[in-house]
Amino acid sequence: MVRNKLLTLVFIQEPERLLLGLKKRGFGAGKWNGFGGKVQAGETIEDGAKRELLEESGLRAEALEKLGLLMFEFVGEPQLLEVHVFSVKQFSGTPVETEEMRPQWYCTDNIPYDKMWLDDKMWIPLLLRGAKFSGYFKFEGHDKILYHTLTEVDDVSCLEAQTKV
Ligand code: 6OG
Repeated sequence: MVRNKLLTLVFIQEPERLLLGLKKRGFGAGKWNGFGGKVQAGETIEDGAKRELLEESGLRAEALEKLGLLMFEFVGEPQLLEVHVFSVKQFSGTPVETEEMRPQWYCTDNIPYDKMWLDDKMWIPLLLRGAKFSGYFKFEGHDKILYHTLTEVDDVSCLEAQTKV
């Protein structure tokens, strides 16, 4: 059995705006996204989320709220991406450009969905209203979704990653 690739994705939220980063290299380069990456051996998912946020944006999360669990399948890739999505409303520091990301605040009614992953326009509206969600997206290449599910949930902490649909 192939293990899921465990990833984090953190969105810094203020009442009317959302901090996004332009990914400068690697997977999803050229797209605006939250901050995150691989969970390392020996760290919790929350610790991995905080570490990646600090490394990619210069911001320190004071509190993380788990909002979503997203699974991504890419046709031809045996490994599923298991992405744990967090919201951060209390943080310290000032966003800085790093080797990996260029941060920029966006008004919540002006999110650049056409320059983001295709799935984002489906679940970011849920994140913006504080809803919790679980989803599965099957991609063919990076620009086509063949199939998806997306459900609002009451309690994301007891969600198990979906490994099949
Ligand atoms: P590195 O491989 O650079 O981490 N990620 C996605 N984010 C969105 N919004 N949509 C997707 O749809 C994504 N697939 C992966 C998880 C990759 C980062 O990209 C996120 C990680 O934060 C396919 O370490």
